[in-house]
Amino acid sequence: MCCKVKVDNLKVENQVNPMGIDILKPRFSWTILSSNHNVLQTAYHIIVTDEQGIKVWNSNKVETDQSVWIEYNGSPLQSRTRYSWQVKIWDNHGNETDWSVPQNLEMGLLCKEDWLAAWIEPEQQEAVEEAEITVQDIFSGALKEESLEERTKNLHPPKRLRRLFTINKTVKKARLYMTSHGIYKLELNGRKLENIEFAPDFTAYNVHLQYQTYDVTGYINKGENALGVELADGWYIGRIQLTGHSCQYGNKLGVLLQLEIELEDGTKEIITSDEQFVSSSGPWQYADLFIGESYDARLEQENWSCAEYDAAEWTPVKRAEYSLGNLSAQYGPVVKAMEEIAPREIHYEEDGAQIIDFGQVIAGRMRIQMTVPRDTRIIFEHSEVLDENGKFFMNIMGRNKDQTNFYVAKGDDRETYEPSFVFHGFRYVRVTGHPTPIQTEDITAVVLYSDMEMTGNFTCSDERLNRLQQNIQWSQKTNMLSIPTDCPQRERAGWTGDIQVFAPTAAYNMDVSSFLTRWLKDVRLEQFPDGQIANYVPTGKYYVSESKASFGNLSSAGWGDAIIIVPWVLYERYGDTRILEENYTAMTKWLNYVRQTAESEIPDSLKDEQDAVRLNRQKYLWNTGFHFGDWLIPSMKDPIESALKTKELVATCFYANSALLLAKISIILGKKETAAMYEELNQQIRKAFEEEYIDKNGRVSSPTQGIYILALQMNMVSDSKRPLVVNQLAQLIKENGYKLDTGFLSIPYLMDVLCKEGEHETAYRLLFQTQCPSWLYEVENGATTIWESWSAIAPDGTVGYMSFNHYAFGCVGDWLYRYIAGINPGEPGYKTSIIEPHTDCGLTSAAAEINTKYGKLSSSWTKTDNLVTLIVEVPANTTATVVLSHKSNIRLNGTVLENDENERLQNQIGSGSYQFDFADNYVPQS
Ligand code: RAM
Repeated sequence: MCCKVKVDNLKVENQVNPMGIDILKPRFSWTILSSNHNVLQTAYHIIVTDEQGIKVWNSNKVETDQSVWIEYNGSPLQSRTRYSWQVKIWDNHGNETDWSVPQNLEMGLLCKEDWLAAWIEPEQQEAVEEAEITVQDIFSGALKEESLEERTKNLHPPKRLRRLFTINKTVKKARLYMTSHGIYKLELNGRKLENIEFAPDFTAYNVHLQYQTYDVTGYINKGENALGVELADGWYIGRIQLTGHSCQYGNKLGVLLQLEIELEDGTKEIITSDEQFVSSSGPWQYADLFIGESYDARLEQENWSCAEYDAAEWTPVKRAEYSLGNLSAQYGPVVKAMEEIAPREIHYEEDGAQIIDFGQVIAGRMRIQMTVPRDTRIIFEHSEVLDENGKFFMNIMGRNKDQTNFYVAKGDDRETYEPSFVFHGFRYVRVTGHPTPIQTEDITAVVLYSDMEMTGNFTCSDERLNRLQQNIQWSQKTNMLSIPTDCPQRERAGWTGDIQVFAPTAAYNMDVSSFLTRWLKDVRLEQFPDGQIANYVPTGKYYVSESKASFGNLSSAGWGDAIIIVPWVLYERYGDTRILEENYTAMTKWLNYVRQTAESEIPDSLKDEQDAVRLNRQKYLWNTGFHFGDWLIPSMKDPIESALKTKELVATCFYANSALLLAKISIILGKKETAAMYEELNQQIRKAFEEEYIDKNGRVSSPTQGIYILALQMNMVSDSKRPLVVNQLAQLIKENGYKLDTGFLSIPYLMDVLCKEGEHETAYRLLFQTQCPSWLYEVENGATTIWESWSAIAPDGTVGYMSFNHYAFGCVGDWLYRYIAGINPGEPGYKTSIIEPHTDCGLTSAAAEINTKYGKLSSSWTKTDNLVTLIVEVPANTTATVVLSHKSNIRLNGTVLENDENERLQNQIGSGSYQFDFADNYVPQS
């Protein structure tokens, strides 16, 4: 027995007490709390018991320091069974913990045969599809503008369904398994179920539709009961993605549910979605995720989900035949209402509309309380910015992007309106038709995102950088609503390139492990037979035709590579090896596709090439087809220009990078020969790149900042030419007035490359730059999120038709944590970490902390003149190496430490808190 050490934060598959999972070998993790320093686990013992108390797994004492992702290894886990588990550990100080408090793990319905329910569909008008359009149609202005009225007259209303059932005995346990075509909300006997929004999450529904499991034990009455479901179009039927096209998965709303009730006497009742359900349209005329909703409060059906409600007018539902082969249990976080924000200011425009400013760009909706005459029609429009004259400005172009809600009041005292089945990307709401001034306490913004733990923060002595960090976090939260999106207003699409770029930052700020694991499943499922990985996932039915018409290609370098890079980031930051195993086949298929393309195609410009050597190396260059390239280079006004000018070199850099990553991954998975083959491939690509594209002065053939950065980062440059290439890059940045000119794909490496190549002064200048384009330019221009384009508000004040909430350029967050505060992953999941802060960056303090899978890891420094105090906190069962360069008088908890001959100190520490004091000798060059 001991009290000094205990296990904490027990999770299965990264969730506390997961409910209804279908992972047959779930993995267990915990953190260790101890008042000692240098604590390492030496053994664990896990016991899992079923509902009868029978041990289904007794791991016995396993001597290991592994405390995360421990795979279940007992007898097969059974459908709908709730298991209880406990763990105890031993540490290297001779301590043995008590058994932990028991935790749960509950399985869902593990096979198709468990589903007794059938799909049902309410009586409804089938959704009407729009014409196919291309991206060019949207941005060229060629799109025929139909009025909102014209477009919405065809939208069908959300539906309500209800069913009565009687239970005459005491309920012991009740579970509801449920999913839908469209998104649903659930009520039992007039009570809403949990805080869950937009279920089922957006997945590749045709092949992957998640069901959710609810514990409804406390919701069921003895006697008559009513189960109520509300259903709206959501992603399944609604107008989604860039082209705003509907019916991507189907055109009819439907429900599949199974309510299993275990009674005290051991018997069981099962209620399923069947023909005993009846349906009705509720108070909505329509509700579309992107367009908005139209809601008539006069049509509210009070108590519609209570047994006593008179549903005589409701119509029968029909059974529908759909395969259950696409069903799987919910994995990872659901969307919830996560935060609320009060308005900062409310003002009137000349036409009488009221503008509510919430002071923060978000994804979500507003909730308003009002006392207005019956029949009052109020319009709520949403936008992220005001124009240069301070007027409400619809910043989003395209079809079906209205973000507008209509409400007709019922005339009650303080009636409340909060839309149900829509969300918007906004900071401002323009309210038209509200007869009296809206009071700040009567209106609230509700922020919606997938329920993930905030795991990290970075702060420093410069408030502008703190705001930048907050902007990054806001762009992350609001672009992680069900899937990782590019923006929460115009497209809301799971662009693979955007999350590839942002994943390292994302993994500092939040626990994105399960969220991205779920999304990667769709990336794999939607991989094309030839190995191509889609540019956005889920793709939807029009992906192929729209991509071919818009770009001519189904995939792009730097976007498709997400299938390798994102799992790699998850492995590095969370120590999850299964993520590599699960995605390995898809990774190799993608790289084979790239390889075959590179080997079989040459650019048109080389069709008459005579030089055999040159022709021969073309097979290592991925230099054909369309790619987004270093997307959105600020100096190129047309995004397609940045694509066309850089695509060839960018694609080859990513080809090399992915080959190398795949070599590393192959080694981790024990595939040594494959690893050697990819390593060899990487070398050949790099050699061919240098010969083809870099001249003797280190100049590349598409001389943009981004190409130099990628060439350096991905080692496309031999050591002898490296200084020349660095020089070219530094020169370009200098000529550009120390402003960046990098697109999506190169910006993640900009600061690292400069710092690694001795150009850290240049990096700091870019960081503190306030002219456009720069991070602080956005901050100084009032940004509350990261913009799609640096000049979304141009220096002359012009406001662009841009997204003001794209996280990609926020990827500098990763560098702030790693380089400024100095928290770097060492062994996967921070089993070891490297703490290397850069106290010479011009700040007087910086601090970062992250909640790793092992617990809290933090680094925080303050500097007075050149004297620095650094506090490092290392979680139990891990170690850290503190690296300090060009420092003197180094003391650790008061004891003097010596630098090595290179003026570098590398000090290994175990868990616990430590104080380092030193003098920072670095003298910045002027
Ligand atoms: C834009 C998206 C996204 C980007 C693609 C290429 O439309 O917003 O950010 O990945 O284009």
